[in-house]
Amino acid sequence: MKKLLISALCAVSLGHASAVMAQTTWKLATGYRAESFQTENIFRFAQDVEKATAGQLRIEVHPGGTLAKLNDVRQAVHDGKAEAGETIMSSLAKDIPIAGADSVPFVVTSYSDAQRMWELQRPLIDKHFTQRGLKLLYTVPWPPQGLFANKPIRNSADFKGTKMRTYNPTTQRIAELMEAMPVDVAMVDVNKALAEGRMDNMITSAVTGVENKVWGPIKHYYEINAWFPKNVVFVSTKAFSALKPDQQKAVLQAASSAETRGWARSQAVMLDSTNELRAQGIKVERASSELNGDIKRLGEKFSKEWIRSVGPEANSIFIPYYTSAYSKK
Ligand code: PCA
Repeated sequence: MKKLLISALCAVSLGHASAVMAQTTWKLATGYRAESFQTENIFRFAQDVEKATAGQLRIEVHPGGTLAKLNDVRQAVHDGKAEAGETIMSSLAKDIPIAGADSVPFVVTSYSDAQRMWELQRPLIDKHFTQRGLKLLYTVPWPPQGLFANKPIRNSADFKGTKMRTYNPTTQRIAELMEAMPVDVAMVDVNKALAEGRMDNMITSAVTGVENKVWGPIKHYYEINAWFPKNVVFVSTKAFSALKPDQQKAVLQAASSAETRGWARSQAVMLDSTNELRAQGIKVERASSELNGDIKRLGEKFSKEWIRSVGPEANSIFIPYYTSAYSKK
């Protein structure tokens, strides 16, 4: 009886060991909160992958910068601290300049334009990621970027000397062009920075304002639709290549669904959060024609600088982007 019991126990533990051996776990690091619509989409992606691979590939999501801070996510994947990660694509622009194409102001002003831009940008991002040992999985845009301010902003002169929150190279340059003081604040710290008086205004999405409960210090939200920055989810080529072909296929399929779902969710979230800002007493309005004119001029200046600094790859996106827009009209 004792012998029987021992052999039964061995069988159970052996069975368990072989299941463990066959199972792969990826850590996925993101700097955004678990409740963010972007992170919720990642959780769903992870579930889809686990289901499609019958539990053979598990993706463990580490939100809120717990495994790596937003700006360190890419390095963490490079160093093998995480197999996969999510970051805002334009934060990679120092190393991959074309990654900043979706943050050039006033080029993309609708979701369908954002989609067209992504179709042109994707092959270049794919190429640069591959060269760096990364595999692109999917992107999801943030809702359009508007202007939050603690005081009315009538023209660009009203920015002079104010503390403007920045989150990527574009927002930093815009603050400089506005003669504001750029203050780098991570999204998860916006509420605290406002309470401590470290920032007066920022360009970001309505949902980011809602997530950070900016009402109180912030009184105005101008819907300037400045750009649609995208988050990008990626994995190290090493981790991806180690999967069996059918598992690779399952990951890519789940990534494609996550992209479609995320783009739709972004639009829905845009409407809900603008309503929530209103309900919380923030004045949601259009920019005055004077402010519009001023920021459009700054936007043009920024675009020229950007195209000059990026070179031919910038033209390979912008020329077809504008040509297809005109041919549609
Ligand atoms: N929210 C993020 C990036 C863009 C956005 O809408 C942020 O403010 O950091």
